[in-house]
Amino acid sequence: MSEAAQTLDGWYCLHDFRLVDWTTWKMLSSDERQAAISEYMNLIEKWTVTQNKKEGSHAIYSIVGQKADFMMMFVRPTMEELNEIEMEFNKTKFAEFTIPAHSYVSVVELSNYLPAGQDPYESPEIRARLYPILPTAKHICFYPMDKRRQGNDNWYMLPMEDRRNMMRSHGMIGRQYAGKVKQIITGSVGFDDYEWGVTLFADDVLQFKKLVYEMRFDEVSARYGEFGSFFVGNILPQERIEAFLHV
Ligand code: 76R
Repeated sequence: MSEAAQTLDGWYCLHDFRLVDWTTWKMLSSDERQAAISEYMNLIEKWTVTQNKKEGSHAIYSIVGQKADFMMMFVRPTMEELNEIEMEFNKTKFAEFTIPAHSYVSVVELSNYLPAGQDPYESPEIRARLYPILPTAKHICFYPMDKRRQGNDNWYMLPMEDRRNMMRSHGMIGRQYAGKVKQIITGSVGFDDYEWGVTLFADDVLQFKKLVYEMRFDEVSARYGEFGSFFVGNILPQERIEAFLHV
């Protein structure tokens, strides 16, 4: 029997993608729109207070292409909090003018393919990765992925040592992008349709393409990677939300 990788699990994570129903949004009076925007901004302020207390984090990005208009990413200590956030947003006026486009539920994950030392949950570096304050990079890229389980290419049948060697090679490629791309791997086995969510942050959007392309040639992605839909977007800082929603 194959040995399962042990995981370190951090904050729970929700990626919430929405379209805006611009047609009905435009039908509101500007006073009604302004009230809806203020209510939404108050909610964002509440999330910022949580983030300042280091009890979670959030990121808001506009999405390029027709899959969604914007995304909100949340990390929180419990699944219940993610649920509360989603319900609270859904009950706002602004949410009436959004259409759910996609969502992803997962938990921040580190695996033991690379040695972590003793009681990793006590290590400050590891804690910073398990309970991350999300970067404010200019761009985000999100996609879900699986490791293949097909014929001779079954990741889950491989001995631990083979998987560890391949993950080492994967990590080496990743490390060349240190300072250019920050990745957050979230595990979603049992939570959502794929096994992992990959969330990348960068100030230079082209680095996503370069990194993902380079990894395609690496065995762990070339032979075992299976991918879902890709989303790419630009940061929407609090002070630009109003302009984003201006019609
Ligand atoms: O956590 C670590 O930094 C240690 C090394 C490492 C692990 C264990 C690592 C490094 N990753 C790990 C695990 Mn990764 N990663 C992806 C993708 O598009 C593709 O082909 C794959 C999507 C990218 C772009 C990426 C980037 N990684 C994982 C896992 C879990 C696998 C498992 O448990 O079986 C997945 C699904 C995954 C996918 N990875 C890095 C990066 C980058 C940039 C690094 C270097 C991080 C750094 O050292 O700064």
